[in-house]
Amino acid sequence: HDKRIEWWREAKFGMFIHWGVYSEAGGEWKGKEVGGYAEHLMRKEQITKKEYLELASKFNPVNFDAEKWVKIAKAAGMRYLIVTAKHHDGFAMYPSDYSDFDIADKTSFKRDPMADLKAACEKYGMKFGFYYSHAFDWENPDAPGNDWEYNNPGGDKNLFGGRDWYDVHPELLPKAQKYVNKKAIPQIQELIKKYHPDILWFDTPQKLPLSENIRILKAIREIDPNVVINGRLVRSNKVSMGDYLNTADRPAEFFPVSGDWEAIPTTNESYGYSKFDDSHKTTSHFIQLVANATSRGGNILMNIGPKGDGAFDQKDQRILDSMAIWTKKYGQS
Ligand code: JFZ
Repeated sequence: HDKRIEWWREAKFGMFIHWGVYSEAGGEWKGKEVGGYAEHLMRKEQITKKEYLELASKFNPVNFDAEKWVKIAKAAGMRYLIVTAKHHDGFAMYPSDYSDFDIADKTSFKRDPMADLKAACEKYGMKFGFYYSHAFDWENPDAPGNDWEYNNPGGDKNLFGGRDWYDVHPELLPKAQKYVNKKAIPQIQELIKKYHPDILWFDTPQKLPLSENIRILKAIREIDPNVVINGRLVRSNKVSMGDYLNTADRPAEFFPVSGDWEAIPTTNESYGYSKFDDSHKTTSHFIQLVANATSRGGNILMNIGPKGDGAFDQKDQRILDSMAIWTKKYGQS
């Protein structure tokens, strides 16, 4: 474990990227603003798979340039990059053999952006990894989360117990297991085999029972003993089985924290791109976070939300540009 996480401890500062079909909508649906997390568009607007596919067909990131992304991250002092291979919408941002709800089959973009990013990270000496939503999958008829199109557990309506639904409705467990067997585990193993990521980043473990999360952990370790796993794959009653346990979402939760930890502040109030969200923090805010975290043994994984066309949001870009000026003078290289 210590060996595995060594690079991560030294990295200190990384770039978190939420980018998917939802980025194309940018927090707007049918002419109206959708507040909060823009990457939750599908759930917030209870969008059916069919309608979501219409949005996917418009996703064509002609301005996507992996080397540009990685160079910007590097100049800002970042040493690892984590990008959404699949968020809660269930859409694979790479060509997947286990689902056709993916970039290759459902968009007109003919390239594999994850392959480009992996290659660029290798070229510039940046560690690379994926966010994969293992529990929530709003497209899959068997997975937890979607209770507007399917009668699935783990959704907002709470018909089947939102959080910890499996304790209340164990009869629904076989459905979730089917999703884990047929989609989550195959896709996670596919990502490992295809891209050899340095780190895998999971989220919302409370949407699956402990036993399923442990099964996923074992499936990862069976084929890759070295990939770093964050603390949100398996977590119950504050017991976590990842390589580092603590993740803080908001600055107020950052300190004091002991052990290996990471905070994931986003530049504004959304992780995915929102054209309405102008609440971007200042560069000095992030410089202070990095300095504070570094002095207390933690990492900052700063999130940005690129636009649907593949370019960075100007407001993120401005922060990153000034981070680069500071890094050149005082920071790590
Ligand atoms: C989750 C996702 O739902 C969200 O879209 C984004 O990917 C973010 C990084 O992770 O949101 C969370 C998860 C956990 C907490 C808050 C937001 N938490 O523990 O406070």
